Amino acid sequence: MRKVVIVLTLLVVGLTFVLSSAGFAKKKIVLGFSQLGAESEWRVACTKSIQQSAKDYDIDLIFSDAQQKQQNQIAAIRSFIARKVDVIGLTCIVESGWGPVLREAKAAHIPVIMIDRGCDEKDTSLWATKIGSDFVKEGQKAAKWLGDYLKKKGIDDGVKQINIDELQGTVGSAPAIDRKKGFEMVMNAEHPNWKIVRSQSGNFTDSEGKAVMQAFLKADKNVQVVFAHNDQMALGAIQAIEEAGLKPGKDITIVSMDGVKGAFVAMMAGKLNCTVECNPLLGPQLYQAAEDLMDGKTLPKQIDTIEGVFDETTAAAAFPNRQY
Ligand code: GYE
Repeated sequence: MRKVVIVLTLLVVGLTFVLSSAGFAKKKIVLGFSQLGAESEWRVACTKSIQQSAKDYDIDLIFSDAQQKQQNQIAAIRSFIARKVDVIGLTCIVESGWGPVLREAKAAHIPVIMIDRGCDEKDTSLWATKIGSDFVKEGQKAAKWLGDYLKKKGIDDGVKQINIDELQGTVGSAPAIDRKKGFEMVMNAEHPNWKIVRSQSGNFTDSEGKAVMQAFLKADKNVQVVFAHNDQMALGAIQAIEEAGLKPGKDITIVSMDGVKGAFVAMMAGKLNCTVECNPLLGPQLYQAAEDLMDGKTLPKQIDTIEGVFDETTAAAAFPNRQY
């Protein structure tokens, strides 16, 4: 009888252990993600990547679309905190104004992973890591490509003024600020005859990019270059240029950023000259980082994505392999 009791006790203890450890292994990470909106092909590809790879990583994703409003993002983060999620993912629509809500997340001991766009808070302990591109480098790459191209085509002799129209991204956003900065760094150091004659925000959308370009061309058609902070605005600008009776890609050299499929189609048609790649497929890196954090690992403050530059000469060969 005694033996039976001991065996039974051991069985119960063993079973409890197995069940609880199985339960523990199965506990899903709950991640609240605040996306800023759906303004471009790039953003849509980013959202898809985040939603699809949640399944691959077996993450419980609570997804919130802020529809281009910072206050919606802040409300979403507060709701994630109230729901006691394990990790918060955030793409900051603009750089400023995040201190209070990030401090609330920190007080609740919920780590924040910045995706794509970061913020300008001085206290870097408010987020665990930022995964995404170096936008300053992207701006530099665009200006470098442009310098080589204009020279090769005999458009720039290094003396005559080159007039540039700039289509900026969303005012106050990290990519708009940094892409401008990177481009101007190269321009000021290497091309004293280049001049940004007009510069305005097209808010990263094709419709606003088109409207701004229409206004620019109304003011003056003597422009050699359009520098657009994303492909979407460049695609809008191409329409405006055609409607003004000029040939995009020929009469005006156009360089933009992202590397979405629409840009490749425009390059293959000779209407866009170059796109600097910016990778939106950030889902896998986001969830890897979330798992690492839950495992108690410390992450580097910045995790870069690998990116290239494509132009008319390489677009057709690269097109079949483009994923966004
Ligand atoms: O270039 C643009 C999008 O933050 C890098 O946002 C991203 C930018 C991207 O709307 O197309």
